[in-house]
Amino acid sequence: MSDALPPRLLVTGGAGFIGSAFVRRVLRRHPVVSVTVLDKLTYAGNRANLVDVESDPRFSFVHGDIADAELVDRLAAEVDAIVNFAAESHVDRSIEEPDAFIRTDVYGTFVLLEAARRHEHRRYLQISTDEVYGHVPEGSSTEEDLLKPRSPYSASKSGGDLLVGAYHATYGLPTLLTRASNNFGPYQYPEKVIPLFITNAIDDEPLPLYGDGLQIRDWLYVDDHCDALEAVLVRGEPGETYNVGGGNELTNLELTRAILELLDRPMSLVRSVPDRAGHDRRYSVDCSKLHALGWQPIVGFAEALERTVRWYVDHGDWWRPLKSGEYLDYYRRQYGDRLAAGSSVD
Ligand code: NAD
Ligand code: TDX
Repeated sequence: MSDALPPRLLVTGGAGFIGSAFVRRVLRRHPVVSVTVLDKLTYAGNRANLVDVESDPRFSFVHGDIADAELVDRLAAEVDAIVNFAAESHVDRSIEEPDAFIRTDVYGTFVLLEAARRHEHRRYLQISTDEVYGHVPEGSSTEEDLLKPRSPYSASKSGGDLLVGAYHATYGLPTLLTRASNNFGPYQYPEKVIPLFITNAIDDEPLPLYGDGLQIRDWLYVDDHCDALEAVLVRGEPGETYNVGGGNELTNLELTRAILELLDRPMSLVRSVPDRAGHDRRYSVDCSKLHALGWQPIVGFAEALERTVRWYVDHGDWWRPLKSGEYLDYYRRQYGDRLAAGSSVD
């Protein structure tokens, strides 16, 4: 087991929400580590997320697709490890249009694994999700549980996970796989529930709560997730999978109330709208394996949510430009009829 991060990292999807937090954090904390980001800059990718590190000589950015085998091979030749965040990541978009999910989350993962194998990398870290376990009515999923994905997003992530396992078993690639719960924090694209509800509430727009709002998610602050990824990269056992959970299980209704309280906005902004198709009621992960590596979340939920709300209040310059063009088309498709059919919540 090594005791430091591999010195040259290829971070794919590093212009997205979690990937950019990881890149900012690694460059700040590890003076000898260099990072190349490969990102396709889909609607969710944003160079502005990396503005803090743009001038760092240890940082470089390549605009491209993880499914482009020639490009990936060239970049993989220059690094010691790949950390793969690149994915189509929004469940609602996967229901509307699954194609890109299969191409990036399954085929793209395959391309990266092939390159890591060819160049005999020291580590390959795949960032995955608790959604691969499917709906968990009670108890918590362990890393040995069967995968039972129920959305095109979680099915495509499961496909990627299975390839990672196969590359370790078949070729001995020193893979690591993490499955995190719902992340939140600064720089999250405002289609996911927390930034969507915060930014809508700031503008006194309705908050579209799916179904009865009693679905449960376990919220993980993005910096705590990034800490976990570092712990796994440094101390994880090759071939192993690690669940990462925040330990903050809340119903969506409870979460919505907390956001509105922080912003001093009324519950009358909430609209109960027709539910997401195949909506998983609950996810929950058992993280004892990761705790044994010495990781625990540090930032308490109330403080993390307050920080996040404050960040969006202070950074309209970041999110207002995103809520235009393609976003508005998506918003109308996703929410137009739903909001019209919605009702108020007491
Ligand atoms: P995100 O949608 O904010 O960012 C994804 C990034 O990947 C974007 O920068 C996008 O441009 C890039 N990308 C997409 N397709 C690409 C391709 N073909 N080639 C290169 N780059 C491409 O996602 P996120 O929320 O930061 O999630 C990052 C990873 O973590 C994903 O793999 C996701 O499945 C996983 N994850 C997310 C959460 C969460 O709550 N957000 C929880 C657990 C796991
Ligand atoms: O408008 C909404 N109304 C609503 O009630 C949206 C966008 C969501 N919701 C509900 C659905 C979920 O129960 O809020 C909950 C969270 O929804 P999302 O933010 O879309 O996240 P989720 O579907 O749980 O998936 C997230 O966590 C796991 C990330 O998007 C995934 O990338 C990650 O793998």
